[in-house]
Amino acid sequence: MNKAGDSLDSVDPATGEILGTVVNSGRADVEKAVERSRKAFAEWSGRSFRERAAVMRKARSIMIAKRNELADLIVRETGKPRLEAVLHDLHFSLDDLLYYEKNSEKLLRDEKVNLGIAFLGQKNRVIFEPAGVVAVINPWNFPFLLSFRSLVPALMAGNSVILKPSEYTPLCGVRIGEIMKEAGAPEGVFTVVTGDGRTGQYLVEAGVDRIVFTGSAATGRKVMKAASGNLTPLVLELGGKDPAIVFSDADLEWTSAGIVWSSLLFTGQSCSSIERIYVQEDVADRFIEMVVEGTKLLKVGNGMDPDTDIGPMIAPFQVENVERHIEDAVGKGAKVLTGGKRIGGHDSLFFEPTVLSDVNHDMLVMKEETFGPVLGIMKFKTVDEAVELANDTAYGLATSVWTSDLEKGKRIARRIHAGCVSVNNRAIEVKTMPWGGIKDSGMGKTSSRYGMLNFVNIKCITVDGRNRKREDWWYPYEGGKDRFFSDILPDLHSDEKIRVLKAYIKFLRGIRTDE
Ligand code: TXE
Repeated sequence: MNKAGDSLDSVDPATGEILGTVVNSGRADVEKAVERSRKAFAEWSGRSFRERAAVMRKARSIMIAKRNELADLIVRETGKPRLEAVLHDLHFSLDDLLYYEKNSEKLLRDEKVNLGIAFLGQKNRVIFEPAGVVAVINPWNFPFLLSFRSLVPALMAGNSVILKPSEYTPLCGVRIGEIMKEAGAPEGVFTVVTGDGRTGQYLVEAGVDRIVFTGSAATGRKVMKAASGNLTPLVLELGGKDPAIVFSDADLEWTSAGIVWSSLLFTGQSCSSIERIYVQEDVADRFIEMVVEGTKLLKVGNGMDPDTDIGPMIAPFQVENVERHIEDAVGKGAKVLTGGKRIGGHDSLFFEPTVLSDVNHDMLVMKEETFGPVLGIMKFKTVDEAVELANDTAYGLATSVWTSDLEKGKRIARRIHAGCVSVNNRAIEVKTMPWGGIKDSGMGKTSSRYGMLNFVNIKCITVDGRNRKREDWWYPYEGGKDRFFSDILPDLHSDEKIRVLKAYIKFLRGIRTDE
C-alpha cells in the first residue's frame, strides 16, 4: 500500500544519477484527484471546441519553444537517443496537438440519420458526448507520445484527464502537467498523479469513466479485471512480438537497414519493435550478413551524445529478461552472430545489440516479448510457411512484409492476424491511422477518429414532431393488424424496388381506420 508521504526517485538509466523525487501517490491522493477532475469536467465539457483548441494551440507553442529542454528530459529519464526523443516523442505529440485542434469538431459533429419511410417526419441524430473523467496509465518507453495521443483527443472531446506516468519516467509526466497548466487548462481539467503500479491500481478502482492503459499484457489483464468492478470501458495497448517477413524479391539494402532500425530503436523497448524475422531461404545468407554488418556499426552509449544509436535499457529487470531469452535460445541451438552480452560489467544497463540465427519457435526469444536489442532470424521456403510462422504467436500488434511485389505484399497483409501490417516499412502509429492490436496485444484503438470515439458516449436522439393520434402498431391490436403486417412483409422485404414501394404505399394508407 502506498502511504501518504511515500516517494519514488527517477533515475537516469545511463548514469544512475537521481534526476528527481516525486510522490508515490496513495489511494486518498488518487481519489481526491478524481473528485477534483470530475468537478472540473462539469465546466470544461461546456466549453466550445474553439476554446478547448486554444489550450492545445498554446501547449504546442510552449513545447516548440522548449523542445530542447524537453528532449533532454526525455533522454535523461528513458535513456533513449536524443533523435528519438525529438522525433518519436516530441514530433508525434505536436502532430496530435495540431491534428485534434483542427479536426475534433468535424470528427465529433452530430450525424443526421434517416430511418426510412416508416418513420417519415421524425428527426433523428447521433451525437457524441464527453464520457467524463479519463484515466491514462502509461509505461516508460514513449512518455510524451503515449500521453499526448490520448490526453489531446480526450480533452478536445470535452473530458477531463488524469495521467499516471510510469514510475520510471515520472518527471516527464510532471512536465506535461506543467505544460498543460501554462497552456491554460483550468484547474482539475488535466491532472498528473505520480506513483507506481499501486497508484495505477487505485486510479483504475476510483470509478473513472474511461481508461486507456498501455503496458504489458500481464498488467493489462489486472487492469481489465479491476476495471470490471465499475464496468469502466477501456483500451488496452499491450505488448507485441512483431514479425517481419523478408522475401527473396525484396530490396535487401533497404530491408536490412529498415529491419535493423525497426528492431533496435530505443534499444528494442517498443511494443512494435520487430522481434522475429523470417527470411526466404535463397537470400537468407546474404540478408543475415547485411543485418549483422549493420548491427555491428551501431554506437552504444549515453543518449545525450548525439552520435549514440543505442542507449541503455530502462532497468535491471529488462536486461535480465534479455539475458534469459538469449541463454534459453543458445541452449536450444541458436547461434549468436553478434552481441549477446552486457557492456561494462554485471550491473550495467548497456547491452550489445544482438543477432541470433538458427532460432525456432521452441525458444522464448521467438515466443515471449523480449523487449530488448535482440533480433532472431529464421528461414522459410514458401509464402504459406511464412504466414503460418508470422501468425504463430500469442500477440497480434504489428507486422511488416518486405517484397518488391506490392500486390503480393497486400495479399499477405490480409492474411496476417494483427492490428497493423506494413509493406516495406515499419508499422508506425500516426494520428489518422487507428493503432492497436489483437489477442495478447490488447483491445481497442488509439489515434484517428476510432481512438477519439473511446472518449465519448454515442447517443441517439429522435424527435417526433408529427401530430398523429397513434402509430399503427400501437394498441389496440384488434382489427386484424397482425394479418395486415404479415401480408405486406413479402413485398416490404422483396428484392424488387417496385414491390417495396407498393408495400410502403399500402402501409402508409393501410390501417388508418381511426382517422
Ligand atoms: O509495464 P507495466 P512495465 C511490456 C514489456 C515490459 C513489460 C513490463 O514487455 O518488459 O511490459 O514493463 C502501471 N493497475 N511493455 O513494468 O507493468 C505502471 O505503474 C494499474 C510493453 O513498464 O505494464 C505503469 O505506469 N496500473 C508496453 C504502467 O502500468 C498498473 C510498454 C505500465 O506498467 C498496475 C512498456 C495495476 N495493477 C512495457 N501495475 C508497450 N505496449 O509498449 C502497474 N501499473
